[in-house]
Amino acid sequence: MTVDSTAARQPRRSSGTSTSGTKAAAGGAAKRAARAKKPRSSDSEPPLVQLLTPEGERVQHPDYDVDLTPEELRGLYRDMVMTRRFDGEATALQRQGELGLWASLLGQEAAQIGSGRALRDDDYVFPTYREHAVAWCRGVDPTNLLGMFRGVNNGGWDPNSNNFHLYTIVLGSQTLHATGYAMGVAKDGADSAVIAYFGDGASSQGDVNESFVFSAVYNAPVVFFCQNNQWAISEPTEKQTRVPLYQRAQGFGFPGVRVDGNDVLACLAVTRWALERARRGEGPTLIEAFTYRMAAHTTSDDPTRYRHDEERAAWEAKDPILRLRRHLEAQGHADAAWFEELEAESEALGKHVREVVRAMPVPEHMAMFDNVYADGHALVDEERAEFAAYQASFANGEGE
Ligand SMILES: Cc1ncc(C[n+]2csc(CCOP(=O)(O)OP(=O)(O)O)c2C)c(N)n1
Ligand SMILES: [Mg+2]
Repeated sequence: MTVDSTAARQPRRSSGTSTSGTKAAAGGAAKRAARAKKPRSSDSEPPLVQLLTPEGERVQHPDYDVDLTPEELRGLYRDMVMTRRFDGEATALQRQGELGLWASLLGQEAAQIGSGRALRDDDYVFPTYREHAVAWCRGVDPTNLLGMFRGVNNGGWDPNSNNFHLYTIVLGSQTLHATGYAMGVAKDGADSAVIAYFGDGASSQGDVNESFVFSAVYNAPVVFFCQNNQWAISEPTEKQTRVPLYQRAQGFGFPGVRVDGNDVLACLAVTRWALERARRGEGPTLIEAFTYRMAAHTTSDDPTRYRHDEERAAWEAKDPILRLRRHLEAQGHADAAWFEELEAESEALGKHVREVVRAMPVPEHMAMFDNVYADGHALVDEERAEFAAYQASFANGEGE
């Protein structure tokens, strides 16, 4: 585990939009010391696409825009509130021993709802393991996301029912699946698109870089949606890249865009644009949603060991839900009663999730050996027999 201080990580950030990261890193000691005193902030970062400021002010961008009705804006807000409530409930359930593990999306609601709502039903999604709000947009029952985290199934939903693939723990591998799927879509002559979600840490994986090569040269209709939440467990993005991540796309021959990942409108606009490019046969796009993982990596992680409270506090001021609430209120698009009703609806979701999880049937112990290989395997047979003998060694013969 690397425990860099926030200040010590600052110098590389000042390399701006150019690829001069190595130059900056090779600066003199005095320069380094001066820079090290600066707090880590996004001020030195290259510009990103933003349509809604943290204060809730609607701003224009020359290349990207969305024109949404008040009802659509309220819909995006509702999505973010409901998924945050769901996520909070899942974290609580883990703390109560009802789930083995949970990977929270807290802080990343805008990136996921904005991009998720840009999709058409016939598009196909390849998520990582944190895309609970994208699942929500696809219509996957949120309680289905929890079976695997409770250890009662190996996935929890049929990927083809909602065009939302199973969660993928092996970092980056889903970008190859997405690329292959997208190449298939193109061969079928369909005009649907594919989107692959991955993190800043996963961007270092060979699989991700290979999928960039293949999708570029085969012009695959795929959007790579990288949620740069600043951390890969305890590793900061500075340990993944010397250039802003979106700039990597250029080297592979397709466009890259950095979007404010806490701005649901900007995420929607940029993802729509990238999906349309893909549909038109113009190939892949890399979207870097610049956001922040507000919670721990998973419930097994303790972020106080490697990052400072000030960093989290700075991002709290850019909260994706708060900024849309400010906008809705300022525009008179939603009144107090509407917000209260939503609060009650989200509480009801939390209660429902709790009840469903607690009632999930406990699988038969030996079932974990089923469906490993279509035609069986000698090693699995051996393991099954060994486990059966172990279970039988308990007094009641049922492992208890
Ligand atoms: C190939 C592979 N290597 C290592 C791991 C262990 N691992 C799980 S999550 C993680 C960090 C991922 O960070 P990032 O890609 O930024 O996604 P985030 O969790 O921040 O959403 C690591 C190293 C893994 N699951 N797969
Ligand atoms: Mg990350």
